[in-house]
Amino acid sequence: MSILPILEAPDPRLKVISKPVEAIDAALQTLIDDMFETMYDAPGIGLAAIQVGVPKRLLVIDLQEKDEETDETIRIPRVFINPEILEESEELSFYNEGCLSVPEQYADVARPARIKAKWLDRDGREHVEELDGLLATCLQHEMDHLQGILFIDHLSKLKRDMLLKKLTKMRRAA
Ligand code: GNR
Ligand code: NI
Repeated sequence: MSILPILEAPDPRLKVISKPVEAIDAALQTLIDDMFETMYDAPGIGLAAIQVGVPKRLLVIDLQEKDEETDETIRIPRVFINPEILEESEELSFYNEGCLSVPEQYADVARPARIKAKWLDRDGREHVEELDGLLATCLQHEMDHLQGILFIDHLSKLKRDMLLKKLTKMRRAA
């Protein structure tokens, strides 16, 4: 397993539109394992393949929520291959989003609160499920990456440029 470097804005590779996965083979399984290791190390709750420079319609999510009673982190690793959104609610949900490709910058983004999605898991099994809450938000954020879209693209140009400027400033200071 290896931790892969994560591309950061304004890297043009983040704007590339990812292509459907054609085969779920050993090489893809290795990429999936490396993506989980990279995501847990970052740490983050989701990662799209394009964020590690691979333009395939593949993403991983683990919300890593805490058990209220034991304080232990509950890991539910989820793999989404060739995901599609079939239905979305009119009701929106706001979440203060962040992105490993736009480090340490956060902004509220409105997205459909509930979605019905279809995808393949790491064994190639098809899932059709209705999702809500943070999982729905995160899947939409990750699926945006597959289209070359970052959460800052949902903001006004003024707000987006401000966050990108803060990012440049932060890098200079580091
Ligand atoms: O770690 C992440 N947190 C997060 C918070 C709110 C909405 C979406 C996310 S995804 C992000 C990791 C990431 O950049 N995935 O592409
Ligand atoms: Ni992201």
